Amino acid sequence: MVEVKKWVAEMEALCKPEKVVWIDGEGLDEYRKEALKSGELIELNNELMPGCFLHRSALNDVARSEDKTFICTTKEDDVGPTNNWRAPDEMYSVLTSLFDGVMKGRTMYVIPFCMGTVGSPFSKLGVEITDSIYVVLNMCIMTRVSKEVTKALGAEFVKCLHSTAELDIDKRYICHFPEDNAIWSINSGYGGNALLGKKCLALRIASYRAKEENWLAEHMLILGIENPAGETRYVCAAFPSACGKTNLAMLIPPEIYRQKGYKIWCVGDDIAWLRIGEDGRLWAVNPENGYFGVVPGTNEKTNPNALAAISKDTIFTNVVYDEDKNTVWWEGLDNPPKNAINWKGEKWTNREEKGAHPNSRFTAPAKNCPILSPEFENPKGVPISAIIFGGRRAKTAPLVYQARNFDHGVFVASTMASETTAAQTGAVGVTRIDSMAMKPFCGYNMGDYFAHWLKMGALIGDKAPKIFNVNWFRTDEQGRFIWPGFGDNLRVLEWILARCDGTATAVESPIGYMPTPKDINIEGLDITHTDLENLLNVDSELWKAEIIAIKEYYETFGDRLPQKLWEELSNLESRFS
Ligand code: OXD
Ligand code: MN
Repeated sequence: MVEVKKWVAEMEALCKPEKVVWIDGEGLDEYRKEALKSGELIELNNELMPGCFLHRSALNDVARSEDKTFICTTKEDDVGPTNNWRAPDEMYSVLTSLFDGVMKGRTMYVIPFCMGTVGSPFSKLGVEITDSIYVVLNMCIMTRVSKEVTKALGAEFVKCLHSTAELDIDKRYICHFPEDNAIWSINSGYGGNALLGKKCLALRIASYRAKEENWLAEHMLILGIENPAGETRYVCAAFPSACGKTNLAMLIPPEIYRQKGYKIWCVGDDIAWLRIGEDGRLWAVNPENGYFGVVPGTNEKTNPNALAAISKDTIFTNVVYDEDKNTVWWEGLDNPPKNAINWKGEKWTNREEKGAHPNSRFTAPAKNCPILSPEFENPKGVPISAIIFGGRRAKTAPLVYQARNFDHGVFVASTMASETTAAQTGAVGVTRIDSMAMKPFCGYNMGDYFAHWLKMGALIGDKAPKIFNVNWFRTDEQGRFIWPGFGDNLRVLEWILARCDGTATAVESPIGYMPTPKDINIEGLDITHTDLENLLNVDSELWKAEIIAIKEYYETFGDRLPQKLWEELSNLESRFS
């Protein structure tokens, strides 16, 4: 605690707030009231949505700002071509002048928090300093904040400094100093830029540490699948932002599976920390304590569990406000409200325009999820049978395939591509390679990151999870999705688990092992075997173009790219010739 107090005093001297308030997760009503007074929050209908609030962000502050995110290490080469780099001294000097006096007349909130269960040797402690009540309230949902956490604080903690400042986009910086265990973020209040326990600590700083300590910090959901015999097996899945991780993590089995007795348990929807357990298998924990999910599209059909989770004690950001009911609404729900205010805070009259921002979010406590896994708090986590990677691809990637072995799986994951979404600023729908869905989140050179994955595979040996790739987003000639997705994705998971058990058949293809149409259970689905054939089709012309794009991407890593991955690429090329 001495170290924490010393650091907080230094930051107080720099930011010059009017007062300093320590947060321990209790008495939050006082801060909510202040936020209601300032207009930062709107209290929603307490009967229909108890404990729920609406927040509207600044118009320029609605997504992660990847171009304003920096990794600051002594050597530029250590961050690699997928990150923005600045020398630590140079960046500290820019930031110090921006933070100088930034909290004059404001309150400085100090939030000790824990990523992972308190007391677990795998958890990480942090302290976030912020001048935003919205950040305080979100952090108290997304992370563990309690008296116990404050008591546990010692010399080792991640120093997280945040200010919304003037929300000036030209002076926005989200900076990571992995050599100092520090994160400084200014001029944004958006989740991924401002809730520093999430992307900044649990992925960028944690991935850096994980490389040194032989574990993995990944952009993955964790899901338990209980079969009719009552056995639960766990999988992790990495998809880029806004590609359906929350929906998969909370899926409801199709009717025929429910009748048989299948159940799903949600351990996490966004981040997994994976370690080799005493038994030699890979074990995963979710370091978060809540969900920061995309709202539009969430409904009774796509994700009833998320809908239940956000029915109380939730903060909504940038959705539509229903003036008559004092509730919220978003695209994907029925019955748009008659009298409404859009996410920008204007009367929603032009109904051709979306009312909720496409990246509008909910922040809800994990315990609200009706299918939260009983293992959620287990400090050891859950053993992982399969790791699934996937993206949003209209063509090219088939519904599912299995990597030939772990190293080939690392190759598959390093080359996965996806169409960009509204979760980051910039154009939507542009295909980019997003290795392991970690391109925006890996805190060091991704060439070294691939080598680290290969090393982890070697360390785990034959107890390593099997690796798969999925694509729920393939479209037909009319641009319609062919695969129904959502709950029906369990049909694909069933094949994946059967492959892990060695009980499902597969055929070899140039890209890996694939099911034949008869291997995927489509009973009760409005889909034909011809549709499945299309979904599983591997178009060699598209793949040849893919190989060229992969080559160009790999070249950007120079000699940091492991030779093994060049070999895998050349093997793939020869399988197509
Ligand atoms: C998120 C993201 O908020 O990936 O989880 O952007
Ligand atoms: Mn995410």
